[in-house]
Amino acid sequence: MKRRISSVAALLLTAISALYLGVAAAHGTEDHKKPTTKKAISKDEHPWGREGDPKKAVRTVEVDMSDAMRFTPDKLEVKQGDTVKFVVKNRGKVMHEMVIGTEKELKAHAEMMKKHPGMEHEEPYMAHVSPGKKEEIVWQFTKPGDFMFGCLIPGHFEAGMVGKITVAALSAKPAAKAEGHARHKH
Ligand SMILES: [Cu+2]
Repeated sequence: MKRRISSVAALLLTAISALYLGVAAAHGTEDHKKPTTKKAISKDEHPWGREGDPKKAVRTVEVDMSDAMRFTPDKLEVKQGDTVKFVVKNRGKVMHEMVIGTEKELKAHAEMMKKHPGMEHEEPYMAHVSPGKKEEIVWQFTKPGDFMFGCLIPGHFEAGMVGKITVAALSAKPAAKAEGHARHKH
């Protein structure tokens, strides 16, 4: 219980700092009309990866969301280190969202959303999409393992609006070495 509270607090804190970052970025650049598109790429490392640089995306995955409470596709395989651009479309008539995380994190988050349905926050690993619209998530899968994505609109997660992402570990040593060197900062 204590852990959940602290993770909720951490979520709130990141949401608040993201807000400040957004404001700072909006005022530091030329465009005041679209503050959300000018946010700096977050360096926060999560158990399921980190925000990706759109320029480094190795693939684009279109994800459809429907009022049947399903994602299409609902399974995805990626390689560790890959940056994926998700184009998340809402084909339904009600609000849907795609949130990427670990199964544990998403379940805790879904519970929280049930208790506080009006709560809103923005994170680079989520996209809230109005009916008929599309939004993007750019995410880098830095750790291998089984992850999940889900719609956390109250009731949707429980109705099965979830999907699976499998991240395959980098095994080839030479490739890992080359990549490590390329990313090394002097
Ligand atoms: Cu939904």
